[in-house]
Amino acid sequence: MSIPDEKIHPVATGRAAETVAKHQEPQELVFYAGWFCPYVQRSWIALEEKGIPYQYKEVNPYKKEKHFLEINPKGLVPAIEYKGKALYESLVLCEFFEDAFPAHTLHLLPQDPLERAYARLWIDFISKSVVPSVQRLIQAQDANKQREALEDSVKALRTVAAQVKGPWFLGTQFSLVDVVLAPWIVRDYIITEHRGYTREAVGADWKEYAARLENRDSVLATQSDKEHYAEIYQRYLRDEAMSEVAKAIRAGRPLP
Ligand SMILES: N[C@@H](CCC(=O)N[C@@H](CS)C(=O)NCC(=O)O)C(=O)O
Repeated sequence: MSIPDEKIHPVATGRAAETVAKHQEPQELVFYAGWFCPYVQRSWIALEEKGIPYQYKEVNPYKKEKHFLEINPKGLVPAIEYKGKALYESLVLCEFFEDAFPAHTLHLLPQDPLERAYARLWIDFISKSVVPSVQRLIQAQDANKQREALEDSVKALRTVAAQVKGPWFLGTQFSLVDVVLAPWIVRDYIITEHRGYTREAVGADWKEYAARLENRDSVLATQSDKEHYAEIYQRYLRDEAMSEVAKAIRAGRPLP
């Protein structure tokens, strides 16, 4: 029997639980998060990388509670409240952290406008090509559709791989391009176990880059135990999930 979307495991586990415990004190910035969500993990990695003080609040976005809908009318995590204002959308939040906390330990976007635009170009590619094709692969039931989605995913990832300068996407600077990719890399064991994907199929350099990225401290610190992700992905793998993302993929619409 499938687990309804509202009944997901309630809290983070493993390393992510330790990070949550360190961020319970009230702060100017409140981070509304779902431990399981790859979009949340992007913004969470950015917060950790930049050392921004934040208060972590766990939300089950499938419940669409009134208070949360006042923060994000779309009812999706991640969202934040900062100085009494609400914001949402993982990529917007990542850029906001960079703009609002420029002097914090590290820049996640280059200072040069051309290089900044180049980073955004690849973030856009990841959003429009990598994430949708991987999501289609997870939800595809029919063997032909799975083959097609696997080809699209590997092709999109090879396009990204060809641009990785090493050790990070932009070279020596760890950037938002690495941040936005990381959650899909740490979850790629799902498509390896169920859909025939391998990092080697993308390339030997990709395999090394992926291993480097999944072992970065901010990525590990925002990571829950694998068995709990697997529980959530079961519904996606049977194409029974009722999330906005799952519905958009089924209807052939762009992701929310
Ligand atoms: N475009 C959004 C997507 C966020 C998103 O889809 N979050 C999921 C969890 S991974 C969610 O809140 N789902 C609730 C729902 O679908 O009802 C972003 O980048 O922040």
